[in-house]
Amino acid sequence: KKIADIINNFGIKSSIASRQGGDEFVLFLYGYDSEEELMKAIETLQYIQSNSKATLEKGLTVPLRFSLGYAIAKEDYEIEKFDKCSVEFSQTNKKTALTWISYFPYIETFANLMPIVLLVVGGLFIMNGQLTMGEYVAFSSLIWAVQNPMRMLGNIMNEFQRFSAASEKVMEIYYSEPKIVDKPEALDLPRRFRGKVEFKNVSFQYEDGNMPVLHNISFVANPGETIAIMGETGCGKTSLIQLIPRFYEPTEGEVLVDDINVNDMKLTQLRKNIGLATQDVLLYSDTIDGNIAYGDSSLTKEEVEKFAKYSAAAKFITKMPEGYDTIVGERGVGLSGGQKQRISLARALAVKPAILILDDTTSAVDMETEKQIQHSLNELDFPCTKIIIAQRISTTKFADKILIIQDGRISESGTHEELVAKKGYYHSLVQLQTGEEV
Ligand code: DGT
Ligand code: MG
Repeated sequence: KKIADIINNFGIKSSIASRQGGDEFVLFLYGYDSEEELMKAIETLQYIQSNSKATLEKGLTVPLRFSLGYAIAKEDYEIEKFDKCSVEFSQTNKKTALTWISYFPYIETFANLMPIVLLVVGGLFIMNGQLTMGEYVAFSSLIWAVQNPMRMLGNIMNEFQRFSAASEKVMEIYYSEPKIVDKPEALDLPRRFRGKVEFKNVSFQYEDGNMPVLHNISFVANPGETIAIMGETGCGKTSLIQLIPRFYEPTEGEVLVDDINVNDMKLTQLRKNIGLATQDVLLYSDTIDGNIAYGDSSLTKEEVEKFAKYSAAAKFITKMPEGYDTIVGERGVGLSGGQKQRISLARALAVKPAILILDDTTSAVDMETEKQIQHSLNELDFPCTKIIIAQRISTTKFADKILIIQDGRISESGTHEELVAKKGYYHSLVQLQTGEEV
């Protein structure tokens, strides 16, 4: 509120300040007619940012900190999109109404004619003595009794059609069977795995895809080793690691964990041994504590804090208004990308997995924090094989083995030194990122 006031005092048009984590805010600017006006407003905001202080509830003054989000020239696109949906909706409704109108008059006219026909014909029969008054009254009241249910039936048929269209969708989801399930003869392995991961000539294609995304992948990660996977975007890194917890099954070849084909294991036992921090971080609408200890109510507060420290998240969490009890919203709204990644890393570690898989988990954190994370990953107090997808040489440099994936194939593999000596893709990456001739 205070910050919004300060900003409005500077005549910034229609800005809303929304709370974001500790004392950071995001501002959305809108209602600017030209880019120049907007740029002027941004300049003013930058001035405010460097020269103003906000008073917090406790009476402290802190420099204003906020980030800006603005979109220029996207309004037309959004309006067009909205228009298209609205037009489609109204057209469908019109069509329904027209169909209804073209039948409704006939049905109603026919229905309303019936009592007149009844009266005329019945009257004639009574006059001719073919029908007594009593019989006529009984007959006509029976007709009335039948008429209403008949009408209702029409409405019900209408509702039924709508219901069956909707229920078909619900049923489809309700009765869908997961394709990947335990085999009846799946092995029972209720122990902690050693953490060996092996790919044997693995090829893979998505069911709805038209091309294989992985070709003939073979490598071994021995217990305790760190394997780094690098490669251009879309080369198949995420697809590759998803085969380990058996989210998908290879189309050819085998994925082995502790020398056993993952297809022969019980899914719960396999996945219990794997800690996975996905590329697209999903936080639950829960406290930070609940997000880290997700699904494990036996995890103590101290342990949660320990894992937060490992993932270099402890510092920013304790700075938040309610510390570990801060609720983070739907998909982690209110946290920055790097903060979300660190919570997701803490969650993956909290399983104390035998196999830790990190999919680009430190891409949004700064170099210094990344260094801390790397240090603590080397000091974990449980044995763990690490498979790390990363873009930065600083992350992959100390791995026992680096795999370079190009178009779904392993094009280079070896240690940092070996790959640099090879003068291939990795070598050029090193040059690009360090700016040095190596
Ligand atoms: P990244 O995360 O941008 O660095 O890229 P990668 O290396 O993780 O790429 P990945 O494994 O997500 O995608 C490899 C290829 O597979 C790419 O051409 C997109 C395609 N692909 C990914 N997910 C799916 C999916 O669910 N269905 C289909 N049909 N194709 C997918
Ligand atoms: Mg990926």
